Amino acid sequence: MSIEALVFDVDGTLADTEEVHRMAFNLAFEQLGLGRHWSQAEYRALLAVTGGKERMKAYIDSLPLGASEKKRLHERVPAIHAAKTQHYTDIARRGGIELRTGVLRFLEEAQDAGLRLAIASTTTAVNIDALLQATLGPRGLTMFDVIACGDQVRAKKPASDIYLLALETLGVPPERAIAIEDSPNGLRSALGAGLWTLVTPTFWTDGSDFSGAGLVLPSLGDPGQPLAGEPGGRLESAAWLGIDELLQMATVAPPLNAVQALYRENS
Ligand code: XBP
Ligand code: MG
Repeated sequence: MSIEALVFDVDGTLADTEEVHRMAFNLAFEQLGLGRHWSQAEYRALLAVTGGKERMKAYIDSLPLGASEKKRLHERVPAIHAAKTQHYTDIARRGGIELRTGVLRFLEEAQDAGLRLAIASTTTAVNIDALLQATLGPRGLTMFDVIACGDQVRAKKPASDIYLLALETLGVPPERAIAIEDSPNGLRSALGAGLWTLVTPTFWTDGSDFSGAGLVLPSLGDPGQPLAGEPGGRLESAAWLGIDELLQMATVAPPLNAVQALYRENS
């Protein structure tokens, strides 16, 4: 089966954004006088829950508070999240977030190879808009045929809803698409939708269980930032992942029928 589309996660995959998300949450907590602050260690654990609103709700439920205080805080989550999103998009629009190593090269190689590009993310749509425009300029919003994200689906990652929505909107079956992710929740979501998945972890997800991934690399690499130990480790053709090598890895040869297997045995 030939590959027609690449479906990218956003946070942690296109760009290492979670430190900025964490800063934005803390700025919102301070702005609203909540007396809360998420450390990196605390936030790393909280990232087990995808979706900023869902993450805050899980955090509130973990606090040693009475039911009425928890209810009061739950009712404030939409306003807190709106303030957080404003801080995040302000930082993104001011150029505070860069694409990860190799992402721009890889997007351009995929376009040159005639592949369609899509996004499947659990982050809020306006965050993606701000990030893509700040990093890719106006073409950032036109290079992706589909942007499936945030509250478009009932269940966020690790549920497969967002990848199924992206594939349905693309009109591409899972066996003709590849997912690119950074987290175990994202990997589970993509695998559940039937996609071969490349994982490039970040500080926030490194060391997680990525079993089932087609390939795990520290990043996509670039001629200027080659991957240590490559080629010769997981890659054959260069010290960075090229689109041709990825397509080769992900294009699983169709199972041989009995006659082909017989010929192959006797050849
Ligand atoms: C990552 C997420 C998001 C962000 C925060 O999404 O789970 O919730 O952490 O963004 P993905 P919001 O890796 O799927 O792109 O506060 O807008 O949810
Ligand atoms: Mg991610």
